[in-house]
Amino acid sequence: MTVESTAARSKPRRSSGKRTTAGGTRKRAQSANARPELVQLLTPEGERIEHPDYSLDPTPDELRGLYRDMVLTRRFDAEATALQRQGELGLWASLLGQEAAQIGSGRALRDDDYVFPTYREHGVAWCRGVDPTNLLGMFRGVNHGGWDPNSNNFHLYTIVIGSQVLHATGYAMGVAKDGADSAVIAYFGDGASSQGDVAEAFTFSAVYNAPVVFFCQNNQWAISEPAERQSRVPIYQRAAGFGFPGVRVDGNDVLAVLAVTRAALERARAGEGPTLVEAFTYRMGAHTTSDDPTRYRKDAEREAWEAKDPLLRLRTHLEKEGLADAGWLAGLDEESDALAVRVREAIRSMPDPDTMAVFDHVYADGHALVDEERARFAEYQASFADEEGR
Ligand SMILES: Cc1ncc(C[n+]2csc(CCOP(=O)(O)OP(=O)(O)O)c2C)c(N)n1
Ligand SMILES: [Mg+2]
Repeated sequence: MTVESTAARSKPRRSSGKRTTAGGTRKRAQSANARPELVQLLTPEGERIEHPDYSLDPTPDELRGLYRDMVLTRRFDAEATALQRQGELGLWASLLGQEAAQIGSGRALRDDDYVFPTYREHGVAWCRGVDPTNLLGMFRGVNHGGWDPNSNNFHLYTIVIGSQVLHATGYAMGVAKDGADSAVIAYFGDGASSQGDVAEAFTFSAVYNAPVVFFCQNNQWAISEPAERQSRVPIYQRAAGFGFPGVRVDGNDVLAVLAVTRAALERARAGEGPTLVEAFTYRMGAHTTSDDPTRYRKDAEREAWEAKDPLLRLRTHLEKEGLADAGWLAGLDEESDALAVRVREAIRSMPDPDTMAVFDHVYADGHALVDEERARFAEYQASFADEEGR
C-alpha cells in the first residue's frame, strides 16, 4: 500500500508518467480524485492490516464501542430523516455513509479540544456528548442552535460553507496564545475546500503555526457538483502548498480515521502546527431532504460504495474475531430502538418558541432599532388577538 502523506514524504515522488493534453484535463482531474492511495487499517472485507506510519491497538471493548457509536449514530440519522418526511423537521442533512469519518475523528479528540462542525456532523456531536435531540431543534426551526457550545466544546452547526474553518483557526491561534495544549478541529466538505475562507484559514494557520486539524470529509459531492470540479489534485495535497502536511485516509475505515486524526491532533498539541486530513468517503444519501441525487448521479456509483460500508466492515471484523456475539448485537439493536423512541418523543414534545424571542440576544446591551422592531412586531401580533376577539 502506498503512503500518500505529504508529511511522510522525504523525497520528491516520481511522476506517474501520465501525460495530460489540453483535451484530457477533465480526465486528469477525475483520476486525481479517484486515486486509491489512502491510509487504511481495516479493509472493506473486515481484514485488519498494518500501516508503516499509523498504528492502532484497540482493545475489544474499544472496537465494540466504535461499532456501537456508528450503529446508534446511523439509527438516529435514519430517524431524523423519517421525521422530516413526516413533517416534524423542516430539513435534515443526513450523514449516511460518513459514520466512520465522524466517529473515528470524534473519538480521537480529548475533552479539552474544540470542534467547529458544519451542519452534518451528527456523529461528532454524539462523541462530544451533545444530546442527539438537541441537534433537531434547529432543523425544526424552534431555535437557532440548540446547545451551549462551551458545555461540550462543540461549536454550533455552521451552514455558511467554509466559514467555520476560519473561526477554528482564530480559536486555535487563541489557544496557542493562552499557552494551552488543547487542539482544535475544523470539519468541512470537498465543496468547502474551494472557498476563500478555507484558503485564508490554511494561510493563517500555517504562518501562525496554529494547533488546528483541518478535517475534510470528501464525500465526493457538493450537492450536485462532483469532487473533481473542486480540485485538480487530490485535496490533501493542497496542504503542501501552504507549508503543512496533508494525508488522505480511508474515510470508511473507522480505525484508520482514528489513528490518523489522533496523530494530527498530537502534532497540533506538540506545537507543530496544522495538518490537513482528507477523509475519502461517500455521501450515501441525498445532500439534504430537499435534494434528489438521482437527478445527477448514477445508482451504480452508490452501489460501488455500499461495498465499502463503514459499519459492515467493522461488524465483519468483530464477528470474524469472535468479539461480538449474537447476544451483544441483539442488545445493541434494542438500544437503537430505544434511542429512536426517545428521539421521536422528544421532537413531538419540543415546545414552539416564543415568537418574540427572535429579538433576544441580537445585541448584548440592547439597540434602539431592535427595540422599535420588537414593538412593531408585538403590535402586529396583537392585531390577530383583536381580530379573534371580535
Ligand atoms: C457560502 C455558501 N455558499 C453556498 C451555500 C449553499 N450550499 C449549501 S451546502 C453546499 C455544498 C457543500 O458541499 P461540501 O462542502 O462538499 O459539503 P457536504 O454538504 O457534501 O457535506 C452549498 C454550495 C452555502 N450554504 N454557503
Ligand atoms: Mg461534499
